[in-house]
Amino acid sequence: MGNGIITMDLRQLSEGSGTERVIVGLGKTGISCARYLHQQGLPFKIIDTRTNPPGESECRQLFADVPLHTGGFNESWLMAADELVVSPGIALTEPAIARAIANGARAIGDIELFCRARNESFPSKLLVAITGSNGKSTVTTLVGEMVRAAGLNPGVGGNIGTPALDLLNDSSIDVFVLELSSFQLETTFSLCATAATVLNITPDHMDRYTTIVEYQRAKRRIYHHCETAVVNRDDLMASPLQATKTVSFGCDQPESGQWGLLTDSAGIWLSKGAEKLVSADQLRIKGRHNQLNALAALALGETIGLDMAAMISALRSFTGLPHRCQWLVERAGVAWFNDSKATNVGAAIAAIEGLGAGLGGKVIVIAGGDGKGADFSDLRLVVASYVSHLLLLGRDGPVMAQALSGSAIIHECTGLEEAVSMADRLAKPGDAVLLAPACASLDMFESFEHRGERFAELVNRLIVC
Ligand code: UMA
Ligand code: ADP
Repeated sequence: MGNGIITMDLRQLSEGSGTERVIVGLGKTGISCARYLHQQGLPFKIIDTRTNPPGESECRQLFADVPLHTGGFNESWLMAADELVVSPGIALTEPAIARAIANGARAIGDIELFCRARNESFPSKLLVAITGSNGKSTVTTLVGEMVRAAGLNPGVGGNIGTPALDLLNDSSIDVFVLELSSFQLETTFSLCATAATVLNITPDHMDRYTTIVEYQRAKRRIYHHCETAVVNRDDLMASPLQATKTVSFGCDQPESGQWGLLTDSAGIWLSKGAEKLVSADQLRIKGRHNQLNALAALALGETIGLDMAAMISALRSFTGLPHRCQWLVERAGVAWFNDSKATNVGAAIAAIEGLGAGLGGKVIVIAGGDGKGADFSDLRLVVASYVSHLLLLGRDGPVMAQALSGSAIIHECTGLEEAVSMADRLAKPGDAVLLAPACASLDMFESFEHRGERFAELVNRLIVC
């Protein structure tokens, strides 16, 4: 793997039961770290600022002797720590954490623990690492499906849901396929992926980063010591800084050995060099953004040696994930789509464009929520081109209304229920109604899934009425 020096450094850092180690956060990540460190026989303490963190009862049951502090930071534990295992939901700039780091503590995350274990114990197991502002879960799932179609056992995890450390318990896994967020990458130092990609970079989490460059820097860490970087040649922001072995994907006709779209009289083809592999019409996932996702998955799969026919078969049968431009129903000539996972502006642009471009009528968009400090004016062009009515809700609905004033007819709604019944009244045959919030859901819902499920429920209720 060419990472001998790194592995040695990390072994020094990770060893020593004398190390004062504090897990910060007791959500999914924190509890997976606790289980892992406990298995390794390494001592640790746990802090969570929430009064009743989700992992508390499991923690008290499994590790009765582990010191646990909830309801705030425990400064004396933090200041005495050599190593902090920080959950992705906690920013390293959080003053109590920043003070501990300034005091000499090293801040790592669950992915770092995973990498140390993989580098040391299973360096020959392949690792595909995927990040980007949008498309991560789609590409991660698709690569997992391709691995399976090629007769191998994938371990799919990370930001997509299953904490990476939990995958280590399954010895039957042949290939790790990890979706990584910028938050996870900030605390990762020894990722030596077999194949790594930053799918794209558009602004997100601007409430956690002071500039887009800081966000970009976090994302690009995925390329550190990777064997092959799979690069989006249409997005300079997403390219690696160091010269590594690269293969590229993009919307244009690809050069030999690269991945892209080739157009002829029969339509659009996903291609490698001049070789047409599969027609875009044969994909069940729609829109230009999904063609790019498919190309990225093919490039990652080929990089780790998957069989092309198996990859194409997996691609053809992949129907996409729920809450991502998911078709719900057609009612009175109007199609309804759930894209609750469009939690940032870039994703909403892709969804509106992907849907609007092939539509006879117009798109009625339901949007709004927690904007995470985004600049909504980036939506103006696509809204002006494809959207008749914008139905806005949530904490940043008014901010969005101001930023997009004049680009479509805007209605501010009290909630999702009002937005759905208004969309039903406004839509004409040939139109589509799309939930693409461009915002996180947490101001009104438990999660993006909860928001999408509630939307589907309200839409189904219309049909019953
Ligand atoms: N929190 C506190 N105090 C604490 C610890 C956490 O208030 O002491 C809050 C955080 O601010 C956050 C929430 O609790 O609002 C959850 O944070 P967490 O770090 O405990 O999260 P986990 O339950 O461990 O879930 C994390 C990822 N969550 C985040 O990055 C916020 C999950 O991604 C991921 O699936 C899981 O690890 C397994 O790897 C979710 C996500 O929203 C889906 N990710 C962001 C995104 O996709 O945009 C990055
Ligand atoms: P992530 O895991 O990065 O949030 P998902 O695969 O879950 O990405 O897709 C979330 C949403 O982002 C989709 O519903 C769609 O609106 C948008 N999207 C998906 N792929 C892309 C892409 N390649 N470029 C831009 N937007 C995309």
